[in-house]
Amino acid sequence: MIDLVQLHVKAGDGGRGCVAWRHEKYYPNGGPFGGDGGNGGSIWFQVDTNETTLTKLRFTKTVKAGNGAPGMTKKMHGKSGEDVIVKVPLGTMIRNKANHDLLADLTVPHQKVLIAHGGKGGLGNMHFATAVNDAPEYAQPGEIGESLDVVLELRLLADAGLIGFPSVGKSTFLSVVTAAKPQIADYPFTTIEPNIGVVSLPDERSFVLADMPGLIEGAGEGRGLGHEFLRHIRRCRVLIHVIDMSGSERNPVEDYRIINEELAAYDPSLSEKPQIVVANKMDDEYGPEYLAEFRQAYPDLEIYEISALEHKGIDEVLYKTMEVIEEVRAAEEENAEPAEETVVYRYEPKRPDFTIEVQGPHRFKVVSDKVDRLAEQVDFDKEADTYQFAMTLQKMGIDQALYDAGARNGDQVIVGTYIMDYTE
Ligand SMILES: Nc1nc2c(ncn2[C@@H]2O[C@H](COP(=O)(O)OP(=O)(O)OP(=O)(O)O)[C@@H](O)[C@H]2O)c(=O)[nH]1
Ligand SMILES: [Mg+2]
Repeated sequence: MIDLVQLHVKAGDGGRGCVAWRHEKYYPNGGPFGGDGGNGGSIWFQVDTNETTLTKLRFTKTVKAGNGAPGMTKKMHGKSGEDVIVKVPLGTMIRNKANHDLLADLTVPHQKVLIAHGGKGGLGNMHFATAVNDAPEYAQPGEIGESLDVVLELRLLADAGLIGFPSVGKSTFLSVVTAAKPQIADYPFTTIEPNIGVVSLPDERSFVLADMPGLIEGAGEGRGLGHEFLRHIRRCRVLIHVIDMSGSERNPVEDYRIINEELAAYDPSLSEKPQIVVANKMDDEYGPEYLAEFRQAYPDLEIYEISALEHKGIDEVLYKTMEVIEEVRAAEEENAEPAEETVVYRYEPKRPDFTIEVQGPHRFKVVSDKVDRLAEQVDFDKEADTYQFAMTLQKMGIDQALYDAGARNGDQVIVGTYIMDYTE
């Protein structure tokens, strides 16, 4: 089951600003005329309720947004790079792989979050004319778009989850009460990923229902398909515990006990979730007998008798489920901190974006993707460009770091594919 996916996201770089001059008949050097570079495209993630798994993203290694185009003469802006919107299922959590920070928890239909900002376009030389310098030779390079590795984790978001041993009729129940068409068969583990459907009551209330793969003894320690989806049911508000009363394959009294033990073993909070106990397959001739035994074993339990196959007793279960969901929802609202639904999380790099490598007594290397990319954009034949680049390195604290690492006047500093002289 694909519920964990890793992606590299790279927002577009800003286009570089343009250095150009106005050429007019009587003004051979008629002033700076270079436009700004376009902004790089950003990367967004958005909930698409038609998606229920992350399977589609399984082979996507990298998501890239468009780069901004360079600025042009006549003060024309470069075109902005296109944004990319990655569609994900409801219940997707996005983490920064580097530090496991939660960047977004997508719990609202159509919710959209910005995960990597595109770089801003560089300003053209038209911005740099000053009283003392009316012929600025430089324009800004574009900003580098943010990039990071993210881990997507899907936690199914259903109001109610159908749980129980394999083949007790969970998928049958889902197929009867929603439009979902899960696979149904008389062998165990027919369901290997949760199916999801919407239950609409005649009074227009509705809730989201998911069936789960069957649980078996030891699921809490990872037996069967247990671990894979026990994580999902953590987010269900209510559990519908389905028990096979035909007794043909198993003993209902034992089943009920074992499943509850497995829930508790995996996560004690699962035991605290409200459970609606459903005795299924009551159409079977042994049904009443096993049910009597079951009632005796658990005298205080409220039990709903149904036959999913014959569509009997279903409505009572649905109304009860709805009622409990509403209670849980109300309690959640009471406890919830006022949540902003459209929170935009922003990735903030926390570590410095470079390191200094000492390669010899008078030789140092600046190791930095960001600087390498900046250097690619610099035209070192132009003094103004070079100056601008040097200023950027200084602003990033690289000069100081080189000094701290022992660099002195005249030492060699490797930056990208260039070798520069260090000046204090
Ligand atoms: N007699 C009878 N059989 C039923 C009833 N509900 C389901 N079944 C049968 O039980 C078998 C298993 O049904 P499923 O709905 O696939 O069971 P499940 O709990 O989803 O099983 P897994 O996905 O393997 O965990 C199928 O052959 C169904 O036709 C019922 O109310 N009465
Ligand atoms: Mg099933």
